[in-house]
This record gives sequence, structure tokens and C-alpha cells, in this order.
Amino acid sequence: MTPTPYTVYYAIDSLCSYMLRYTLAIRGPSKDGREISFEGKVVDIHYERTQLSEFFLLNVNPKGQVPAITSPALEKPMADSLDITNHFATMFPNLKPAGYEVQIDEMLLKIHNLPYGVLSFGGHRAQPILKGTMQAMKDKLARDDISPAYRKALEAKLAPVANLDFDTVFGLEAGKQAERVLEEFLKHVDQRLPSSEGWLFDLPRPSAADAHLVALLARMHDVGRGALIKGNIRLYADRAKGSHEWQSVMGTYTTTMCEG
Ligand SMILES: N[C@@H](CCC(=O)N[C@@H](CS)C(=O)NCC(=O)O)C(=O)O
Repeated sequence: MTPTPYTVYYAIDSLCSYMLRYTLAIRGPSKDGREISFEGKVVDIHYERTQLSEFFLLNVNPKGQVPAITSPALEKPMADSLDITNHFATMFPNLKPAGYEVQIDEMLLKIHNLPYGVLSFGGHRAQPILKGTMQAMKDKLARDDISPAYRKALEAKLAPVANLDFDTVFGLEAGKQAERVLEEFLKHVDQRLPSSEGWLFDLPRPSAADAHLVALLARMHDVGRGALIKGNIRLYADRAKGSHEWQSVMGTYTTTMCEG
């Protein structure tokens, strides 16, 4: 049977992209023997900013964010690492083994409700990069040779951040507050980890919850917040990062453009 083809738009310095790509790497066998194939397309979100291109905004993700997927099997492109993970979880049972769906969904939601943007960029020199993205949108909008549809898409992307006070939102105080939230979350995680080998909820194989969690822990390490990851969680993260699936996703990269 021909595998169903998917195109995965991702960035090499995007946490949510790593969450999705590691999910795909650990997906295991499909429910019905149908395989899928992937073509990866790198989107440079912080320097070239191709997520702001007319093609990407109008044909892939109007939010101008990665990850996103397209496929002849989908009615329309799909964005958001969690939605995409849930899509693949219906095809690959290892991502949400029977009987563990509620716990895995709860963990995934907790991860995605964390202030991981502030944890990644808070008080950090990545702020100029984010400000640069905003300026790039303004520069494109200042041109008079862009199509009305592209203009509308850029305006919609700019609107939620146009008045953002970056220095407060990503400031030192916000970073400290976000660290407290992360510490509470890590206590929750600690209670759901096995004491030695194994994965969340004592499962024998990583689930989607592990995929998103390991990527988050790697990002925290890479932005210099590794000291918050201690004891059993640190051992778990190191075990996962030693796996060939994680290494097949990471290659020689780290999860961020920041030097922690
Ligand atoms: N909730 C989304 C968040 C996606 C997101 O924030 N993507 C970031 C990279 S991690 C992005 O594309 N940023 C570029 C931009 O917003 O211009 C998900 O889980 O996929």
C-alpha cells in the first residue's frame, strides 16, 4: 500500500516543532497497517522569517506559525502541535495507548498551558528576535505592492502582538513567575514518572505526552533553565535524549537559537 504523504513545516529552533517531530519519531506501528511518509520543509522563523511569506500565510497557516502539516489526506492544512499530535494519535495507538488517553491528554494540556514562550525567551536575548519579527510584518505592510489578501493576512498576524509590551511580558519578573509555574508542573510530572527505566505513567514505550514533555525539558535546558530539572526528571530526560528517536530528530541541533 502506498504510504499517505504528509508535508511537515517546521523550524529548527521551534519547541512546538520538536514536540511534533519527536511525536512522529516515536509513533510506532499504525492501527491498520497504513503507513505515512513525510517530507519536511524547514521554515526559518527567526531570520528569513518565511512564516511571514505570502505563500505560508495564505496556503499553510494563517497564524504564520510552525509546526503545520499539509496532505492530500487532509481537507485543509492543519496547524498546532497538539492538534496535529491528536490527529496522528488516531492512527498510531502507541501515542495514546488504550486506557491511558485521559492521563496523556491531561499531561499534554498541562504542558501546552505552561508559559513556555516566557520560559524560553524571558529575560533573554531572544527578545530582539521577536521584536524583529514584529518589525518585519510592519515593513511588509508599509509596501504598496502587496496583494490585498496578503495585506489582510499580515494585519491579522500582527494584531495580537502589535501593542505587546515585550519588556514586561518577557521581562525578568515574568521569567521568575513562569519558573514558579514550571516548578509546580515538574512536581506533578515527578509523581507520574517511574523510578528507573520507563516512561510517563509507567508505560513501556514513550507516548505523545513523553514526546511533548521531553522536548519541553530539552528546551528548558537549552535556554539555561536546566537547574530546575532535577533528580528523577533529569534522569528521565537524559534517557530520552539518548534514544535514537530523539537523536534522529535533533541531529546536531539544540532546540533553540539562544545560547543558554
Ligand atoms: N500552539 C502552537 C504554537 C505555535 C508557535 O508558537 N510556533 C512558534 C514557534 S514555537 C512560531 O511559529 N513562531 C513564529 C511566529 O509566531 O512568527 C503549537 O503548539 O503549535
